[in-house]
Amino acid sequence: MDPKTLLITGFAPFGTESVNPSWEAVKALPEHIGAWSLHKLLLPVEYGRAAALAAEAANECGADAIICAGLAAGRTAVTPEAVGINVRDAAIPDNAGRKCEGEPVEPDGPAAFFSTLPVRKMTEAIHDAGVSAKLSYTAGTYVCNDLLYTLLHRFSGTPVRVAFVHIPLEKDLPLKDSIRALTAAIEAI
Ligand code: PCA
Repeated sequence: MDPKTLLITGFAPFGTESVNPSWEAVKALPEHIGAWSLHKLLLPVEYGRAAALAAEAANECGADAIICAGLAAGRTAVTPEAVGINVRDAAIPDNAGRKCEGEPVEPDGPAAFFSTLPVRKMTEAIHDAGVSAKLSYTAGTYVCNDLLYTLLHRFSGTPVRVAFVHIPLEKDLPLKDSIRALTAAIEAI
């Protein structure tokens, strides 16, 4: 069977953190997992631009699926995200200095999209791999949600499937567990 192509992304550091474990974990993944051939991409923490770069990369590599990873400081479990919503609202600016207070991601877009990869199955697979996992119904309203919503909107009605996985800070979950979680999630799709 021909390998299928997965675009997998992580984010640059932002806010007060000097390292973003989402990219550290993505970077450490092998080139192939199960039936999937991985294309890795580091994204800037910028509204709009992160999603534009991810969509461009997905088209260039002919991705069948996209999994984006991001940091959720304060969470202690790995949390696949079930929903992306049409809101940008955060107390901190993005890395380009842009601060959003209750703006839409897409002015004419629907309120929300459900993830198009099997997030419940991914969550169970992470748990079965021995890593704390919980299905989440909020990806927040910062750049991670912006990325998830925009990709779901952009690839709506196409065969390209999209999901987002939030991972904890390294002080709350060792990096090797985040790597194992992403591997299990990929094996489950
Ligand atoms: N986490 C942020 C943006 C980048 C990241 O890794 C978020 O949850 O929106």
